[in-house]
Amino acid sequence: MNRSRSDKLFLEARKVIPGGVNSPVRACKSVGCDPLFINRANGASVYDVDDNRYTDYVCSWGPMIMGHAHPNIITAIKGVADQGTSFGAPTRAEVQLAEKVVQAVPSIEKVRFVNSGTEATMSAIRLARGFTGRDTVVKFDGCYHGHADSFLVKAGSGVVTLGIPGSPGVPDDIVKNTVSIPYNNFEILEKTLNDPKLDIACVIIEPVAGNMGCIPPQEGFLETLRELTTEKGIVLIFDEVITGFRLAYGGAQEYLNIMPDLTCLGKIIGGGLPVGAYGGKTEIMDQIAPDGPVYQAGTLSGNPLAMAAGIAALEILEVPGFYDELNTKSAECLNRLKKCAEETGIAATFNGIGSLMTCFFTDQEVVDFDSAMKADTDRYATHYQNMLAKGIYLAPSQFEVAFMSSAHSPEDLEYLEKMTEWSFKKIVEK
Ligand code: HOZ
Repeated sequence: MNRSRSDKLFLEARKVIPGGVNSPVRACKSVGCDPLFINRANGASVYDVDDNRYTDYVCSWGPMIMGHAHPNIITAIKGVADQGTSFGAPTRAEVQLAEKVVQAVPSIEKVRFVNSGTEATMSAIRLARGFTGRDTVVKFDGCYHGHADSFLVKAGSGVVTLGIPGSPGVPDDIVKNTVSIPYNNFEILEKTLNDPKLDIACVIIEPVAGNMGCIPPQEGFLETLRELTTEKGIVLIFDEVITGFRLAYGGAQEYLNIMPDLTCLGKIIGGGLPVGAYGGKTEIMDQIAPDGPVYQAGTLSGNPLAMAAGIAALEILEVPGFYDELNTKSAECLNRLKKCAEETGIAATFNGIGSLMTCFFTDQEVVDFDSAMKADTDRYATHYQNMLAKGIYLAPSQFEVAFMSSAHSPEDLEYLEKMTEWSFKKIVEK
């Protein structure tokens, strides 16, 4: 496969952009190659600048649940672009998208739009602290909630991919208010939330972890978390930046039937444009300025292009049957890939839920950060390169998820299965 234009662009990029990329995982360091520069995409396909085609299982890290360049979304963006791209003033589209979000997500009564998932989580913990008058934030090892200072403690995604323990530049004075505990560990959860010395404002969790690979919650874990937080007056925040409008129209909270107090959204609600949002109970949301004292603002928040793309995206997703079809197709694909692992004898554990999945290169069960860390990242790198050579674009990290979209065809999935089997055999025989 000729990648000369991508290689040349990467050399140029490195001179003017740190690491040549605007988000670290994209540099592909952990899979031992240089990044592809993407030129265009359509449906389930992405094309690099050398015009190689790949079936895409990154889906822009989640937003493209309906495939790339969906005509309804593109028409909606073009339609509003003619009328101006930012006003810094309220628009009708913000109200329309907010109404849709409130209708869709069971626990959200009011919602505030921001520009990214990081902004959403950062604002949500400020709100929880303002609401409770307490300081401590509890998170889970390997969960990633964007790159705000308070969250860069045992974080997942790029931080773990690059093997960085935390980040220089984050003052100890800030992270001393963050407590990180193991995901899916009932005992430590109970002990922490019952600790009288901790002044806990909120617990933030990915209801299905998606930034240390895909790790679903164990039975009863979120229920226990909900009970304990209610009992202690602690604000429970679901970070549904990945799972929102992904597992079901109402997100993981609908799919798993557990209601948080606040929810953070991003990715899909922007239809591929930069958007984040946080929302929840009126009582809490009314603490945000201008109604309340907790300050949060943004020039481009509720941007008309992003709102239009978000409304168009949600209109596609609200069609009855969308999620049944996508989740059934994904479950079938997951089963077939599991079979490939069994038949080839490779040490691989597939985790999956809805249209999210991860193949961990370990024969152990993967239920938390420590067990995820047992995966053989060198094997993942080999598998990534094998698949890329055959035109399949996977996440360039063992600790991210593969995303399925409604645009993936039965032929795409058959090809994925065939190539996975081929790659596994090649790895085993090595
Ligand atoms: N943190 C993102 C994945 N969980 C990566 C975003 C990107 O590189 O675009």
